Amino acid sequence: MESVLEDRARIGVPDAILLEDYLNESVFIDNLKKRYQQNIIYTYIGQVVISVNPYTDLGLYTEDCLEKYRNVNFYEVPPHVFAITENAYRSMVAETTDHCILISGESGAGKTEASKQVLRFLAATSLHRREMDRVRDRLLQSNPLLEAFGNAKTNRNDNSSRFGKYMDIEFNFKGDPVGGHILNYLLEKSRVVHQEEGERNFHIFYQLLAGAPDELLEKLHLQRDANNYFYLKQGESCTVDSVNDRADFEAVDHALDILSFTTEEQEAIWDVVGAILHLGNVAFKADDDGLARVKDETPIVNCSKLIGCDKDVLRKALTHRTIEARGDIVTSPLNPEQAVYARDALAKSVYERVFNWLVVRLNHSLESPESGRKTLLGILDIYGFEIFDKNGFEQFCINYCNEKLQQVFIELTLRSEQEEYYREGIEWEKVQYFDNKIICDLVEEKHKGIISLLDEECLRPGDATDLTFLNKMNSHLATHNHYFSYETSDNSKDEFSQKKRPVTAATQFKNSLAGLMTILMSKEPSYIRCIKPNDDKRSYYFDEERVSHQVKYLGLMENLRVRRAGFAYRRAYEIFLGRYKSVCPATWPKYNGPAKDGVMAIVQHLGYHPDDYRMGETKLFIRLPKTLFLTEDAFQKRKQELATMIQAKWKAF
Ligand code: AOV
Ligand code: MG
Repeated sequence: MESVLEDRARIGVPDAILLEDYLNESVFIDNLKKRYQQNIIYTYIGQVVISVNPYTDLGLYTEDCLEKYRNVNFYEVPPHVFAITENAYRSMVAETTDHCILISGESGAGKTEASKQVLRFLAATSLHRREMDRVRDRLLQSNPLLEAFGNAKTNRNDNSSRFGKYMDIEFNFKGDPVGGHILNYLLEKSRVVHQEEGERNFHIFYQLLAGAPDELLEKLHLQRDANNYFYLKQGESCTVDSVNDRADFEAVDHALDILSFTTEEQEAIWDVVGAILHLGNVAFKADDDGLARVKDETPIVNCSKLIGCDKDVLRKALTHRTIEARGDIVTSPLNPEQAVYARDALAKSVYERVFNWLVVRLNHSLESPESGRKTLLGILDIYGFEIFDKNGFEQFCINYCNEKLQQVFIELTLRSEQEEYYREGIEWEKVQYFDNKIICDLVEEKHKGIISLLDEECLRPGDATDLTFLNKMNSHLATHNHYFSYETSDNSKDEFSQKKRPVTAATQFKNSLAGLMTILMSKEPSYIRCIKPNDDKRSYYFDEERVSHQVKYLGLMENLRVRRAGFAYRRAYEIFLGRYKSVCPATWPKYNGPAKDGVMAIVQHLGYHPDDYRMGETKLFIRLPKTLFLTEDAFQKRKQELATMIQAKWKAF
């Protein structure tokens, strides 16, 4: 017990539920900090893992470590993402239920790294290692490929996910991984044509230039230096210290092979990536009538070669607008500004299509050859919450997505807690918490929410502009507590240009999120809540204020309170009895009765106060950790006694 107390002073408690002063946020944060300073980045709130980004390799994911977490009980090992994964996996196999692991946290907090470790743990889960190698390799190789095309350096994260990803791993009845399926959500395609200072385009462009063999670059008419390409250099940071584009290109190349992309498919990918770079270099000037003329033919020629289209057709497409009016096709010339807009729209849409095609193709590679019922374990890794000086339509979607995920967390953690008390016949006292449903409604509510107002403006014939949309929001939402007016210029150009389309990008995104929510709600969730310790990507630096902010908006104190309001610890009777039977004469050395009665005997023998525990249908509920400590203490003392007794017997013998 003494050593337990010493440990607590030095490395804090592994589960925040064990904190005496659990209402106090600074005690909670202090515990995280203590652990962080000892290189312990994981802490639980019950079954929720909190992870604080160490920004350095702490050797937490070695093969040895991976093995240590296999086939063990959740509470027998220190907190880890492997522990929660093993836990989810085991109940999935035992109960044949679908599970999901939801990873949240702001940009740079460590979601993607966590998701990779979860996938690694699961992919290597197999009783029949060898025959599963192929599946494992493919599952793992999907990561470098999608990251190359969907991640980029931002000012918050050198490897920021610019798309949302939900991946199901499929298991057969034996518990072997047999396949997978990926759903992707809204790629931030504006990045293809524009990057803020200090940011980059998607990794793949830089990887291709840095890593492709000379012959390939020649074939694509590309030069090695990324600074030659307008689409790559706007952020003025073509190279990143923490990123090795050359090595990453090799990794992508390898992944394409493992995932059995054909040579033709691979060539087609590089052609399109190269074509986009040439397209970005197409510049326009105004002729005497103010109409767009291409400045230099070379990029047009190169681009058209790579996409297999006539250069004259491409030139005309970029400098003219074609619309269909009452059955007639009308072509009219564009001015230079409009031509740039057309060029960028083409680049974005081509890139988005390549990305979507990659996901389709990947899913084909991950398809399970086995028929028969499969259980699923899903991993959700989205783009984290972010605020920039200027936030576009895509930031709006990213942050809305994060609000939806928080909503799932609130609903399911509270609901599952309540359900357990109900199932076990335990009285339950409700805890107040901030329900962000009000924020989600502000965005998505029918007829009243921001997306509905946007749709109305987009689809309204006539004079809808950014400004009319802003005025509309201001007048409809002025009284909403969580609405602040903001600038709309440039933000939603994409949407306004699509007046004729029945479904806007925003509504599409809303619908796809609704679909995701349905998927998540149908599964047993586990949570990894990632925290970013500072804004400088710095290792060994824990900025309490930054952490406090995240603890607040992630609702961690409320989570802890809910968990504690009822009963901090619960144990199935069999498990409790198995561990503590030696402390009570009625259950030691032999006990054959029902587990519940045995536990009752132990509890009475130890003199639990009636307020400190409840006997549920299948579990013992303990209100405060100190009761559990007391029990553990008695157990350790008893163990010591038994050991001494045995020694004495041996001596006598
Ligand atoms: P994110 O996924 O949460 O951000 P990442 O998982 O990409 O954040 O983490 C950002 C960086 O932090 C990584 O590139 C690593 O350098 C470092 N890092 C994160 N977790 C760990 C860890 N467990 N151990 C060591 N280093 C780590 V975003 O995708 O931007 O929302 O959109
Ligand atoms: Mg990420």
